[in-house]
Amino acid sequence: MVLRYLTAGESHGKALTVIVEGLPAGMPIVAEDIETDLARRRLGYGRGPRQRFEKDVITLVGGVRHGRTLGSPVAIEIQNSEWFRSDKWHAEMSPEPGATETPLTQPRPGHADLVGMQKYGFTDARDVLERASARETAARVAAGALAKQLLRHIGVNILSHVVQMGSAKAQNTSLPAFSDLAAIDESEVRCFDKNAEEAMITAIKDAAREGDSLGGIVEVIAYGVPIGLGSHVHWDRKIDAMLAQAVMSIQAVKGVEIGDGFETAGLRGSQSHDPILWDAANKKYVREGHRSGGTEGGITTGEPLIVRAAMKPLATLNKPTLKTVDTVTKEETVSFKERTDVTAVPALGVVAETMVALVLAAEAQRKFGGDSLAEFIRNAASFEATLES
Ligand code: EPS
Repeated sequence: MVLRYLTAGESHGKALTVIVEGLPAGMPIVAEDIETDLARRRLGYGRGPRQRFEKDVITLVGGVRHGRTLGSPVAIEIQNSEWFRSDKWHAEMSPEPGATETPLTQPRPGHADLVGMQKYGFTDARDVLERASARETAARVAAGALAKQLLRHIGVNILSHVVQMGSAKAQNTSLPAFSDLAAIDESEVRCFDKNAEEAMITAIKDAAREGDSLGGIVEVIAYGVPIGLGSHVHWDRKIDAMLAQAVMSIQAVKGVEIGDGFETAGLRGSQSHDPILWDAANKKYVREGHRSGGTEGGITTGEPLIVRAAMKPLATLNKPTLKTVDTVTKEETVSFKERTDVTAVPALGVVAETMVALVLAAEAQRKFGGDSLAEFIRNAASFEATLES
């Protein structure tokens, strides 16, 4: 049994839903655990007005009884509070037969709008953008909170921080510890480097003033990852490949890096790898350095797992300037105006943590198995004991 999940729901519909199948029985779960991560996803300077009223209220619809998982699918519903604040979206997003009076026919370059219309035969870009919206990541984060919970029972802790906002880069090169996460979350841009924070905020303010958007880079670090997740034996079992797909699937992500992937491409072999040492006191092998990002040959090494994600500037602009074509008149125009965030890079970190957690949890289950949480923990501990010599 390996964790899998499906999300459903549109950005301005009534709710998002996620079903998580494959969690072991007996795992303590309370709604607040999930709500904490959902609240973290809304953090960050540069989000649009919607974040101030979306409260991400969740309902545990199935799979949990008396605060513990049953081993059955866990179903979570996340209300879109805008739906309940006003009836603005009720007709626009109604599942009843009918048609909108205001089809969107000026697709935004860089969004799924035009290709989605072409692929699915739609004449209204809203039929595409409602699902393509990054609002969907709220459902993923709810699933990821459960994955993180499972991983914590075998000592895995995951954090993220923003290392670049537009052209403003964090300068410190030391890895934040898991205990630094509270301080990172307190930073308005979720940046660990206090000196870079101001430049990042200025970059967001400048883009906002000009009605523009900003991208950036986040780094996810997972500590305490067991040795041996993933495999070298086949392409689709390699943990770095699975992580790349999972993180690349996040809306607006255009690049994924494991460890120092892009930097080492310009170095020599003698400078690019992490020497293996024997830690006699703890009776284990350790690596000197983190260049490999905690994976070798598609298998986790037990060193900190490091994944970076590059997000392009959001394709929706508060002041649309990108040229497009009206799909009805075929005349040149600029894309339609939608309310939007200036940047979602601070939130990207939390979503990327989620995707890393979902991959690691599934792979930990593949390796250790167990129908109950106790069995899963016992199996993980017994494998670890075999490594002590
Ligand atoms: C989004 C556009 C904005 C974001 C939204 C994602 O929504 P709206 O167009 O309704 O203002 O706020 O993100 C969320 C609502 C969220 O919870 O993350 C987009 O087009 O991707």
